[in-house]
Amino acid sequence: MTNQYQSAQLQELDALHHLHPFTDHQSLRSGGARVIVRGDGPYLWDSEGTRILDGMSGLWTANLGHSRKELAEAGYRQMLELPFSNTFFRTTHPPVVLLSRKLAELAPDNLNQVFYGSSGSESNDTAIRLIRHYWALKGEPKRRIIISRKNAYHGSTIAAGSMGGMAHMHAHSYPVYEGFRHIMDPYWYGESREGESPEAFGIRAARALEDEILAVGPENVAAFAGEPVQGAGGVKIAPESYWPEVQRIVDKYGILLLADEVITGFGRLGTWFASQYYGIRPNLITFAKAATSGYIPLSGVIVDDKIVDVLMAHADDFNHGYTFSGHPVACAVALKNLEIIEQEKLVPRVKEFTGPALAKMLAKFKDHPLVGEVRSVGLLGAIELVADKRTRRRFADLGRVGLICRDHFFGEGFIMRAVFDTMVTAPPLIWTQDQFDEAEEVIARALDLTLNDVAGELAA
Ligand code: PXG
Repeated sequence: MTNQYQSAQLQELDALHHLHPFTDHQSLRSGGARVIVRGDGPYLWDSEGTRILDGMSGLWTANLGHSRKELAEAGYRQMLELPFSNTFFRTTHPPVVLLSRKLAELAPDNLNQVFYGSSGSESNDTAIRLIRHYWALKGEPKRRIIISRKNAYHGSTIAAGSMGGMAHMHAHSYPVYEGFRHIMDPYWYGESREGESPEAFGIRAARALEDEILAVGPENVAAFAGEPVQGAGGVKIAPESYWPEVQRIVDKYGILLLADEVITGFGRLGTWFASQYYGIRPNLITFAKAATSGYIPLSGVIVDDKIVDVLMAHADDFNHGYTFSGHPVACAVALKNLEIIEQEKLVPRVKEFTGPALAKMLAKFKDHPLVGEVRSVGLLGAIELVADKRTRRRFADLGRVGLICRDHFFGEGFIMRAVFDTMVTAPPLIWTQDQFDEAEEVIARALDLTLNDVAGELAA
Protein backbone atom coordinates (compact mmCIF):
# COMPACT_ATOMS: atom_id res chain seq x y z
CA MET A 1 0.00 0.00 0.00
CA THR A 2 2.75 2.39 0.93
CA ASN A 3 4.90 1.88 -2.13
CA GLN A 4 2.47 3.67 -4.40
CA TYR A 5 2.76 6.89 -2.43
CA GLN A 6 5.68 9.17 -1.61
CA SER A 7 6.06 10.28 2.02
CA ALA A 8 5.34 13.91 1.19
CA GLN A 9 2.16 12.96 -0.60
CA LEU A 10 0.99 10.84 2.34
CA GLN A 11 1.75 13.66 4.75
CA GLU A 12 -0.19 16.14 2.65
CA LEU A 13 -3.22 13.85 2.35
CA ASP A 14 -3.03 13.10 6.05
CA ALA A 15 -3.09 16.77 6.95
CA LEU A 16 -6.03 17.35 4.58
CA HIS A 17 -8.25 14.46 5.60
CA HIS A 18 -7.26 12.98 8.93
CA LEU A 19 -8.05 14.42 12.36
CA HIS A 20 -5.60 12.92 14.87
CA PRO A 21 -6.19 12.18 18.56
CA PHE A 22 -4.71 14.64 21.09
CA THR A 23 -3.03 16.71 18.38
CA ASP A 24 -2.52 20.40 17.66
CA HIS A 25 -3.82 20.41 14.09
CA GLN A 26 -2.43 23.81 13.29
CA SER A 27 1.13 22.63 13.87
CA LEU A 28 0.41 19.26 12.26
CA ARG A 29 -0.67 20.97 9.06
CA SER A 30 2.53 22.96 8.86
CA GLY A 31 4.90 20.18 9.94
CA GLY A 32 3.22 16.99 8.74
CA ALA A 33 3.03 13.66 10.56
CA ARG A 34 5.74 11.06 10.56
CA VAL A 35 4.60 8.14 8.41
CA ILE A 36 5.19 4.71 9.96
CA VAL A 37 5.08 1.99 7.36
CA ARG A 38 6.32 -1.23 8.92
CA GLY A 39 7.04 -3.01 12.19
CA ASP A 40 9.08 -6.06 13.07
CA GLY A 41 9.74 -7.26 16.62
CA PRO A 42 11.09 -4.34 18.65
CA TYR A 43 11.47 -2.03 15.62
CA LEU A 44 9.37 0.23 13.41
CA TRP A 45 10.30 1.81 10.08
CA ASP A 46 9.15 5.16 8.76
CA SER A 47 8.52 6.10 5.12
CA GLU A 48 12.05 7.52 4.85
CA GLY A 49 13.44 4.08 5.64
CA THR A 50 14.61 5.02 9.16
CA ARG A 51 14.61 2.18 11.68
CA ILE A 52 13.15 3.15 15.04
CA LEU A 53 13.48 1.31 18.34
CA ASP A 54 9.97 1.33 19.80
CA GLY A 55 10.33 2.15 23.48
CA MET A 56 6.55 2.59 23.87
CA SER A 57 5.26 -0.77 22.56
CA GLY A 58 3.22 1.26 20.07
CA LEU A 59 1.24 2.98 22.81
CA TRP A 60 1.70 0.76 25.88
CA THR A 61 0.27 -2.01 23.73
CA ALA A 62 2.47 -4.26 21.60
CA ASN A 63 3.71 -6.49 24.43
CA LEU A 64 4.79 -9.14 21.91
CA GLY A 65 6.41 -6.59 19.60
CA HIS A 66 5.38 -6.01 16.00
CA SER A 67 4.31 -8.31 13.17
CA ARG A 68 4.29 -11.73 14.85
CA LYS A 69 3.17 -14.14 12.19
CA GLU A 70 1.23 -16.40 14.57
CA LEU A 71 -1.09 -13.55 15.55
CA ALA A 72 -1.75 -12.68 11.91
CA GLU A 73 -2.45 -16.33 11.18
CA ALA A 74 -4.83 -16.68 14.13
CA GLY A 75 -6.82 -13.69 12.83
CA TYR A 76 -6.73 -14.95 9.25
CA ARG A 77 -7.97 -18.42 10.19
CA GLN A 78 -10.79 -16.99 12.28
CA MET A 79 -11.81 -14.63 9.46
CA LEU A 80 -12.16 -17.56 7.10
CA GLU A 81 -14.12 -19.61 9.62
CA LEU A 82 -16.38 -17.10 11.37
CA PRO A 83 -15.42 -13.46 10.80
CA PHE A 84 -18.29 -12.02 12.77
CA SER A 85 -21.09 -13.11 14.98
CA ASN A 86 -22.69 -11.09 17.73
CA THR A 87 -22.95 -12.08 21.37
CA PHE A 88 -26.36 -10.52 21.96
CA PHE A 89 -29.62 -12.53 21.90
CA ARG A 90 -28.29 -15.61 23.70
CA THR A 91 -25.63 -16.44 21.12
CA THR A 92 -21.97 -17.14 21.64
CA HIS A 93 -19.02 -18.63 19.72
CA PRO A 94 -15.90 -20.66 20.56
CA PRO A 95 -13.24 -17.91 20.63
CA VAL A 96 -15.16 -15.74 23.10
CA VAL A 97 -15.89 -18.70 25.37
CA LEU A 98 -12.28 -19.89 25.38
CA LEU A 99 -10.87 -16.42 25.90
CA SER A 100 -13.25 -15.76 28.80
CA ARG A 101 -12.16 -18.97 30.48
CA LYS A 102 -8.51 -18.01 29.95
CA LEU A 103 -8.96 -14.52 31.40
CA ALA A 104 -10.80 -15.95 34.42
CA GLU A 105 -7.85 -18.28 34.94
CA LEU A 106 -5.28 -15.46 34.76
CA ALA A 107 -7.21 -12.91 36.85
CA PRO A 108 -7.48 -12.95 40.65
CA ASP A 109 -9.65 -15.81 41.97
CA ASN A 110 -12.87 -13.90 42.56
CA LEU A 111 -12.98 -12.45 39.02
CA ASN A 112 -14.53 -15.01 36.68
CA GLN A 113 -16.76 -13.34 34.09
CA VAL A 114 -15.89 -10.94 31.30
CA PHE A 115 -17.85 -8.23 29.48
CA TYR A 116 -16.18 -7.17 26.22
CA GLY A 117 -15.65 -3.98 24.25
CA SER A 118 -13.15 -2.72 21.71
CA SER A 119 -11.32 0.03 23.61
CA GLY A 120 -10.17 0.87 27.09
CA SER A 121 -12.61 3.78 27.14
CA GLU A 122 -15.51 1.45 26.41
CA SER A 123 -14.40 -1.00 29.08
CA ASN A 124 -14.34 1.79 31.65
CA ASP A 125 -17.77 3.02 30.55
CA THR A 126 -19.00 -0.54 31.01
CA ALA A 127 -17.42 -0.69 34.46
CA ILE A 128 -19.06 2.60 35.48
CA ARG A 129 -22.46 1.29 34.39
CA LEU A 130 -21.92 -2.07 36.11
CA ILE A 131 -20.87 -0.38 39.35
CA ARG A 132 -23.92 1.87 39.46
CA HIS A 133 -26.26 -0.90 38.34
CA TYR A 134 -24.88 -3.16 41.07
CA TRP A 135 -25.68 -0.65 43.81
CA ALA A 136 -29.12 0.07 42.36
CA LEU A 137 -29.94 -3.65 42.32
CA LYS A 138 -28.71 -3.94 45.88
CA GLY A 139 -31.22 -1.29 46.91
CA GLU A 140 -28.65 1.47 47.42
CA PRO A 141 -29.22 3.66 44.34
CA LYS A 142 -27.75 6.71 46.07
CA ARG A 143 -24.34 5.15 45.81
CA ARG A 144 -23.31 6.74 42.52
CA ILE A 145 -20.11 8.64 43.22
CA ILE A 146 -16.93 7.15 41.85
CA ILE A 147 -13.76 8.57 43.30
CA SER A 148 -10.66 8.56 41.13
CA ARG A 149 -7.50 10.64 40.98
CA LYS A 150 -6.10 13.77 39.43
CA ASN A 151 -4.10 13.04 36.29
CA ALA A 152 -5.67 9.59 35.99
CA TYR A 153 -6.33 8.50 32.41
CA HIS A 154 -9.33 6.24 31.94
CA GLY A 155 -10.19 7.07 28.32
CA SER A 156 -11.75 9.66 26.07
CA THR A 157 -15.47 8.92 26.07
CA ILE A 158 -17.45 11.39 28.17
CA ALA A 159 -17.93 9.03 31.10
CA ALA A 160 -14.41 7.56 31.10
CA GLY A 161 -12.95 11.03 30.48
CA SER A 162 -14.91 12.35 33.45
CA MET A 163 -13.72 9.51 35.64
CA GLY A 164 -10.20 10.36 34.48
CA GLY A 165 -8.52 13.29 36.12
CA MET A 166 -7.04 15.14 33.16
CA ALA A 167 -7.96 18.79 33.67
CA HIS A 168 -7.19 19.69 30.05
CA MET A 169 -9.72 17.09 28.89
CA HIS A 170 -12.38 18.26 31.31
CA ALA A 171 -11.85 21.78 30.01
CA HIS A 172 -12.86 20.65 26.51
CA SER A 173 -15.95 18.65 27.37
CA TYR A 174 -17.29 20.89 30.15
CA PRO A 175 -18.79 20.16 32.59
CA VAL A 176 -17.45 16.89 33.97
CA TYR A 177 -20.20 14.30 33.81
CA GLU A 178 -21.81 14.12 37.25
CA GLY A 179 -20.82 11.69 39.95
CA PHE A 180 -17.03 11.74 39.83
CA ARG A 181 -14.55 13.15 42.35
CA HIS A 182 -10.79 13.38 41.99
CA ILE A 183 -8.29 13.11 44.79
CA MET A 184 -4.52 13.70 44.74
CA ASP A 185 -2.40 11.23 42.82
CA PRO A 186 0.34 9.26 44.62
CA TYR A 187 3.18 11.12 42.93
CA TRP A 188 5.95 11.33 45.48
CA TYR A 189 8.50 13.14 43.31
CA GLY A 190 6.07 15.89 42.36
CA GLU A 191 3.77 16.16 45.37
CA SER A 192 5.66 15.23 48.53
CA ARG A 193 6.47 17.80 51.20
CA GLU A 194 10.06 18.60 52.07
CA GLY A 195 11.58 15.69 53.95
CA GLU A 196 8.47 13.50 53.58
CA SER A 197 9.45 9.87 53.02
CA PRO A 198 7.80 7.89 50.21
CA GLU A 199 6.18 5.70 52.90
CA ALA A 200 4.63 8.62 54.77
CA PHE A 201 3.60 10.28 51.52
CA GLY A 202 1.94 7.04 50.31
CA ILE A 203 -0.19 6.90 53.45
CA ARG A 204 -1.13 10.56 53.12
CA ALA A 205 -2.11 10.12 49.45
CA ALA A 206 -4.25 7.08 50.32
CA ARG A 207 -5.92 8.86 53.23
CA ALA A 208 -7.12 11.47 50.72
CA LEU A 209 -9.55 8.75 49.67
CA GLU A 210 -10.94 8.42 53.17
CA ASP A 211 -11.22 12.22 53.47
CA GLU A 212 -13.19 12.35 50.22
CA ILE A 213 -15.48 9.47 51.22
CA LEU A 214 -16.28 11.29 54.45
CA ALA A 215 -16.71 14.63 52.66
CA VAL A 216 -19.33 13.34 50.20
CA GLY A 217 -20.92 10.88 52.64
CA PRO A 218 -20.00 7.18 52.62
CA GLU A 219 -23.61 6.30 51.74
CA ASN A 220 -23.15 8.08 48.37
CA VAL A 221 -19.92 6.42 47.33
CA ALA A 222 -20.00 3.54 44.85
CA ALA A 223 -16.36 2.86 44.09
CA PHE A 224 -12.76 3.93 43.93
CA ALA A 225 -11.08 3.67 40.52
CA GLY A 226 -7.37 3.72 39.85
CA GLU A 227 -4.62 2.62 37.50
CA PRO A 228 -2.22 0.50 39.58
CA VAL A 229 0.51 2.62 37.96
CA GLN A 230 -0.59 5.89 36.36
CA GLY A 231 0.64 5.56 32.79
CA ALA A 232 -0.44 8.50 30.63
CA GLY A 233 -0.18 10.69 33.74
CA GLY A 234 3.60 10.16 33.69
CA VAL A 235 4.39 6.65 34.96
CA LYS A 236 3.60 7.59 38.52
CA ILE A 237 4.49 4.66 40.73
CA ALA A 238 2.81 4.77 44.12
CA PRO A 239 5.04 4.20 47.17
CA GLU A 240 4.69 0.72 48.67
CA SER A 241 2.53 1.97 51.51
CA TYR A 242 -0.16 3.32 49.17
CA TRP A 243 -2.18 0.40 47.79
CA PRO A 244 -2.48 -1.56 51.06
CA GLU A 245 -3.86 1.59 52.70
CA VAL A 246 -6.27 2.17 49.80
CA GLN A 247 -7.46 -1.43 50.10
CA ARG A 248 -7.99 -0.98 53.84
CA ILE A 249 -10.12 2.13 53.23
CA VAL A 250 -12.10 0.47 50.41
CA ASP A 251 -12.84 -2.47 52.74
CA LYS A 252 -13.68 -0.25 55.68
CA TYR A 253 -16.41 1.60 53.74
CA GLY A 254 -17.52 -1.41 51.70
CA ILE A 255 -17.11 0.35 48.36
CA LEU A 256 -16.05 -1.35 45.12
CA LEU A 257 -12.52 -1.18 43.75
CA LEU A 258 -11.99 -0.78 40.02
CA ALA A 259 -8.43 -1.46 38.84
CA ASP A 260 -7.90 0.05 35.40
CA GLU A 261 -5.30 -2.33 34.00
CA VAL A 262 -5.48 -1.07 30.42
CA ILE A 263 -1.73 -0.38 30.58
CA THR A 264 -0.61 -2.67 33.40
CA GLY A 265 -2.42 -5.83 32.29
CA PHE A 266 -0.81 -8.83 30.58
CA GLY A 267 2.57 -8.97 32.16
CA ARG A 268 3.91 -5.43 32.26
CA LEU A 269 4.79 -5.64 35.97
CA GLY A 270 5.92 -9.27 35.95
CA THR A 271 2.50 -10.59 36.99
CA TRP A 272 -0.47 -11.12 34.66
CA PHE A 273 -2.22 -8.19 36.31
CA ALA A 274 -0.70 -5.43 38.42
CA SER A 275 -3.38 -6.07 41.04
CA GLN A 276 -1.49 -9.28 41.78
CA TYR A 277 1.79 -7.37 41.96
CA TYR A 278 0.39 -4.94 44.54
CA GLY A 279 -1.70 -7.54 46.34
CA ILE A 280 -4.93 -5.58 45.90
CA ARG A 281 -8.33 -7.21 45.53
CA PRO A 282 -10.25 -5.34 42.83
CA ASN A 283 -13.91 -6.08 42.14
CA LEU A 284 -13.48 -5.09 38.51
CA ILE A 285 -10.42 -5.11 36.25
CA THR A 286 -10.63 -3.23 32.97
CA PHE A 287 -8.24 -4.24 30.21
CA ALA A 288 -7.57 -3.43 26.53
CA LYS A 289 -4.34 -2.70 24.62
CA ALA A 290 -2.00 -5.66 25.23
CA ALA A 291 -4.83 -8.23 25.35
CA THR A 292 -4.08 -8.65 21.64
CA SER A 293 -0.70 -6.87 21.73
CA GLY A 294 -2.64 -4.24 19.79
CA TYR A 295 -2.94 -6.34 16.62
CA ILE A 296 -6.70 -5.85 16.68
CA PRO A 297 -8.94 -3.88 19.07
CA LEU A 298 -10.29 -5.76 22.07
CA SER A 299 -11.12 -4.69 25.60
CA GLY A 300 -13.20 -5.80 28.52
CA VAL A 301 -14.04 -5.82 32.20
CA ILE A 302 -13.37 -8.87 34.35
CA VAL A 303 -16.00 -8.90 37.05
CA ASP A 304 -16.14 -10.10 40.66
CA ASP A 305 -18.45 -13.04 41.42
CA LYS A 306 -20.19 -10.91 44.02
CA ILE A 307 -21.28 -8.43 41.33
CA VAL A 308 -22.31 -11.22 38.96
CA ASP A 309 -24.31 -12.86 41.77
CA VAL A 310 -26.33 -9.67 42.20
CA LEU A 311 -26.96 -9.47 38.44
CA MET A 312 -28.04 -13.13 38.42
CA ALA A 313 -30.42 -12.62 41.31
CA HIS A 314 -32.52 -10.29 39.14
CA ALA A 315 -34.40 -11.62 36.14
CA ASP A 316 -33.77 -8.51 34.07
CA ASP A 317 -31.43 -7.30 31.32
CA PHE A 318 -28.27 -5.32 31.96
CA ASN A 319 -29.08 -2.82 29.20
CA HIS A 320 -25.62 -2.29 27.80
CA GLY A 321 -23.49 -3.74 24.98
CA TYR A 322 -21.49 -3.07 21.84
CA THR A 323 -21.85 -4.60 18.37
CA PHE A 324 -18.28 -5.77 18.68
CA SER A 325 -18.55 -7.14 22.26
CA GLY A 326 -16.60 -10.40 22.06
CA HIS A 327 -15.63 -10.03 18.39
CA PRO A 328 -14.55 -13.51 17.22
CA VAL A 329 -11.44 -12.40 15.32
CA ALA A 330 -10.27 -10.20 18.19
CA CYS A 331 -10.85 -13.02 20.68
CA ALA A 332 -8.95 -15.51 18.50
CA VAL A 333 -5.98 -13.12 18.25
CA ALA A 334 -6.09 -12.49 22.02
CA LEU A 335 -6.04 -16.21 22.74
CA LYS A 336 -2.99 -16.68 20.55
CA ASN A 337 -1.30 -13.64 22.08
CA LEU A 338 -1.81 -14.96 25.62
CA GLU A 339 -0.68 -18.42 24.55
CA ILE A 340 2.61 -17.06 23.17
CA ILE A 341 3.22 -14.83 26.21
CA GLU A 342 2.69 -17.91 28.38
CA GLN A 343 4.77 -20.31 26.25
CA GLU A 344 7.69 -17.91 26.03
CA LYS A 345 7.47 -17.25 29.78
CA LEU A 346 7.50 -13.52 29.12
CA VAL A 347 5.69 -12.63 32.34
CA PRO A 348 8.22 -14.16 34.79
CA ARG A 349 10.92 -12.83 32.46
CA VAL A 350 9.79 -9.27 33.35
CA LYS A 351 10.53 -10.06 36.99
CA GLU A 352 13.76 -11.89 36.34
CA PHE A 353 15.33 -10.08 33.44
CA THR A 354 13.59 -7.31 31.48
CA GLY A 355 12.33 -5.33 34.49
CA PRO A 356 15.73 -5.29 36.26
CA ALA A 357 17.43 -4.54 32.91
CA LEU A 358 15.21 -1.47 32.44
CA ALA A 359 15.85 -0.31 36.02
CA LYS A 360 19.60 -0.75 35.57
CA MET A 361 19.62 1.10 32.27
CA LEU A 362 17.60 4.04 33.62
CA ALA A 363 19.77 4.26 36.75
CA LYS A 364 22.72 5.20 34.52
CA PHE A 365 21.04 8.57 33.93
CA LYS A 366 20.22 9.59 37.45
CA ASP A 367 23.31 11.79 37.74
CA HIS A 368 22.78 13.51 34.40
CA PRO A 369 22.47 17.30 34.94
CA LEU A 370 18.93 17.36 33.46
CA VAL A 371 17.55 14.42 35.40
CA GLY A 372 15.65 14.90 38.65
CA GLU A 373 14.58 11.31 39.12
CA VAL A 374 14.49 8.00 37.28
CA ARG A 375 11.98 5.37 38.35
CA SER A 376 10.55 2.13 37.05
CA VAL A 377 8.46 -0.84 37.98
CA GLY A 378 8.50 -3.88 35.72
CA LEU A 379 8.52 -2.55 32.16
CA LEU A 380 7.24 0.93 32.93
CA GLY A 381 9.85 3.62 33.37
CA ALA A 382 10.28 7.38 33.58
CA ILE A 383 12.97 10.04 33.51
CA GLU A 384 12.03 13.40 35.04
CA LEU A 385 13.68 16.42 33.42
CA VAL A 386 14.14 19.39 35.73
CA ALA A 387 15.89 22.76 35.73
CA ASP A 388 17.17 22.26 39.27
CA LYS A 389 17.96 18.78 40.54
CA ARG A 390 18.30 19.96 44.13
CA THR A 391 14.98 21.77 44.49
CA ARG A 392 13.12 19.75 41.79
CA ARG A 393 12.28 23.04 40.06
CA ARG A 394 10.76 22.49 36.61
CA PHE A 395 11.65 24.36 33.45
CA ALA A 396 9.49 27.34 32.58
CA ASP A 397 6.61 26.50 30.22
CA LEU A 398 6.05 22.93 31.37
CA GLY A 399 6.21 20.42 28.53
CA ARG A 400 8.49 22.46 26.29
CA VAL A 401 11.71 20.67 27.26
CA GLY A 402 9.98 17.29 27.16
CA LEU A 403 9.12 17.90 23.51
CA ILE A 404 12.68 19.00 22.72
CA CYS A 405 13.92 15.77 24.27
CA ARG A 406 11.28 13.66 22.51
CA ASP A 407 12.36 15.13 19.18
CA HIS A 408 15.97 14.23 19.93
CA PHE A 409 14.85 10.67 20.72
CA PHE A 410 13.04 10.61 17.38
CA GLY A 411 16.12 11.98 15.67
CA GLU A 412 18.18 9.19 17.22
CA GLY A 413 15.71 6.54 16.02
CA PHE A 414 14.00 5.89 19.33
CA ILE A 415 10.49 6.37 20.65
CA MET A 416 9.89 7.46 24.21
CA ARG A 417 6.88 9.62 25.04
CA ALA A 418 6.93 13.00 26.78
CA VAL A 419 4.34 13.61 29.50
CA PHE A 420 5.07 17.29 30.01
CA ASP A 421 8.77 17.08 31.05
CA THR A 422 8.63 13.45 32.14
CA MET A 423 10.01 11.05 29.56
CA VAL A 424 8.22 7.72 29.80
CA THR A 425 8.93 4.31 28.38
CA ALA A 426 7.06 0.99 28.17
CA PRO A 427 9.20 -1.45 26.16
CA PRO A 428 7.67 -4.64 24.79
CA LEU A 429 8.19 -7.83 26.80
CA ILE A 430 10.45 -9.26 24.09
CA TRP A 431 13.41 -6.88 24.48
CA THR A 432 16.80 -8.57 24.81
CA GLN A 433 19.95 -7.05 26.28
CA ASP A 434 20.77 -5.71 22.79
CA GLN A 435 17.71 -3.45 22.85
CA PHE A 436 18.47 -2.22 26.37
CA ASP A 437 22.03 -1.41 25.27
CA GLU A 438 20.78 0.38 22.19
CA ALA A 439 18.25 2.37 24.25
CA GLU A 440 20.99 3.35 26.69
CA GLU A 441 23.13 4.75 23.89
CA VAL A 442 20.36 6.76 22.27
CA ILE A 443 19.04 8.09 25.58
CA ALA A 444 22.55 9.24 26.50
CA ARG A 445 22.94 11.08 23.20
CA ALA A 446 19.43 12.57 23.26
CA LEU A 447 19.80 13.81 26.85
CA ASP A 448 23.11 15.46 25.97
CA LEU A 449 21.59 17.14 22.91
CA THR A 450 18.68 18.35 25.05
CA LEU A 451 21.12 19.64 27.66
CA ASN A 452 22.89 21.54 24.94
CA ASP A 453 19.62 23.23 23.94
CA VAL A 454 18.61 24.28 27.45
CA ALA A 455 21.94 24.58 29.29
CA GLY A 456 21.37 28.30 29.92
CA GLU A 457 18.21 27.55 31.89
CA LEU A 458 19.76 25.13 34.37
CA ALA A 459 20.30 26.05 38.01
CA ALA A 460 23.90 27.02 38.70
N1 PXG B 1 -7.27 3.38 30.74
C1 PXG B 1 -5.95 3.55 30.74
C2 PXG B 1 -5.16 3.30 31.99
C3 PXG B 1 -5.30 3.95 29.57
O1 PXG B 1 -3.98 4.15 29.57
C4 PXG B 1 -7.45 3.98 28.47
C5 PXG B 1 -8.02 3.56 29.65
C6 PXG B 1 -8.33 4.18 27.29
O2 PXG B 1 -8.10 3.19 26.33
P1 PXG B 1 -8.51 3.47 24.80
O3 PXG B 1 -8.31 2.13 24.17
O4 PXG B 1 -9.92 3.91 24.78
O5 PXG B 1 -7.59 4.52 24.27
C7 PXG B 1 -6.07 4.16 28.40
C8 PXG B 1 -5.44 4.59 27.13
C9 PXG B 1 -0.67 8.28 26.04
C10 PXG B 1 -1.92 7.55 25.74
O6 PXG B 1 -0.37 9.20 25.31
C11 PXG B 1 -2.43 6.62 26.62
C12 PXG B 1 -3.62 5.97 26.31
C13 PXG B 1 -4.28 6.24 25.13
C14 PXG B 1 -3.76 7.17 24.25
C15 PXG B 1 -2.58 7.85 24.54
O7 PXG B 1 0.04 7.93 26.98
N2 PXG B 1 -4.14 5.10 27.22
